[in-house]
Amino acid sequence: MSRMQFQLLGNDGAARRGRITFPRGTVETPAFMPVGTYGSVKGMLPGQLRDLGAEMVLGNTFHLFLRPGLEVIEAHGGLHGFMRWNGPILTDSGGFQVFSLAHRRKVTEQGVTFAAPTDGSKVFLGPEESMHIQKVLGSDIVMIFDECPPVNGKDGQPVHPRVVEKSMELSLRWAERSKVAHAGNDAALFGIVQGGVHRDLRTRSAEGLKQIGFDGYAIGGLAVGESEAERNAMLDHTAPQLPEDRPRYLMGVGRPEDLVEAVARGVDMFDCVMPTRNARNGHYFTSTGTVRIRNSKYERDLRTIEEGCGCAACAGGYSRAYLRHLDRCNEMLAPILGTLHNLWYYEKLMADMRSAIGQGTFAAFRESFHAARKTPRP
Ligand code: PRF
Ligand code: ZN
Repeated sequence: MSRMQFQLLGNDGAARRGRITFPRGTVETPAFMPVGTYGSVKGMLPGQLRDLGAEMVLGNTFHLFLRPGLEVIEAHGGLHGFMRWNGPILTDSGGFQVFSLAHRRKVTEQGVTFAAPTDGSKVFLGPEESMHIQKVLGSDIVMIFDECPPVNGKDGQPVHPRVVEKSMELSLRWAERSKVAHAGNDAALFGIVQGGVHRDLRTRSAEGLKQIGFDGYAIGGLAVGESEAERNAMLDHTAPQLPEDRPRYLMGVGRPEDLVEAVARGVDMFDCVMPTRNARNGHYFTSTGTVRIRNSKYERDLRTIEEGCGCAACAGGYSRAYLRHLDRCNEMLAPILGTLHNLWYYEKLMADMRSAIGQGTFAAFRESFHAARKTPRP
């Protein structure tokens, strides 16, 4: 039995307001988890993450297993002690990362053999290995080991439905083995729905996972090359098939507008590198669109990134002109201030959605959110 509890506090249309409770803390949903791939949300101290509203962070089995390896992390009592974040942590299983990052990959029924991007050495990961690694990391939410095929192949053509079907079936068998290997760990275990852009495959994947039984259900295999319309159609189709009393997590998505649309379709949890990665590239999110700080028009702009924003960068009074200057000089404060702002923006967006759902005004919120983006760029 997992020590995670999910409470559905209310609905507004298909949008859900909930609360996940762990021995390490509480996560209000809909929730956004900053990505801390290598055991660090780049440039952020754990206390800063907490202050900007993050209640849970994501770590990666794949990266941490390759570097620094389990021994070092185990010596710190797990990932929480290693990275000094004492709130809940969700770890991805490595399934997706193996398929997006590793070369010379060979997939068998047993798992995946690949060349480590770090030193080219041969590594094997399967459901049992992934469950063991995530147990040593001490994750609060463990993800099953899955395969995530792209929507389009290397030739740019859609992957054949038969191939997507075989992959989804393999992921289901790996889900079953993940569940068996996870026994004895009191962390939560989430299944991952696959099936590409095919409704029938998504249904079979969801059915198979529900039969095995998980503490929560993720929707995987999206934001891998499909259109926005296809993605929303898959969410419309898949979310209602997932158990109402379990959290639903959309993996690796996405832009602010994607989060709003997914919450509208009943998703509770998100992670994405976009706020952190884009901050390092000088792309700052605002309610009216993106500020690209490298644009020369900001050279003498004395305004903060967004007026009224409560983040440490905006409340601290740092001007766009200053941020642009820091970025041009490769000063490390530029990505730090940018990340503080972008993560604040994402966490505030989630808080605003939670409060709108709580008040039964989510439809109006959604409309005004999209309308603000149609006004002239900042
Ligand atoms: N599976 C896993 N992790 C993921 C995905 C997936 O399908 C995605 C898809 N966008 C992101 N991260 N295990
Ligand atoms: Zn700000």
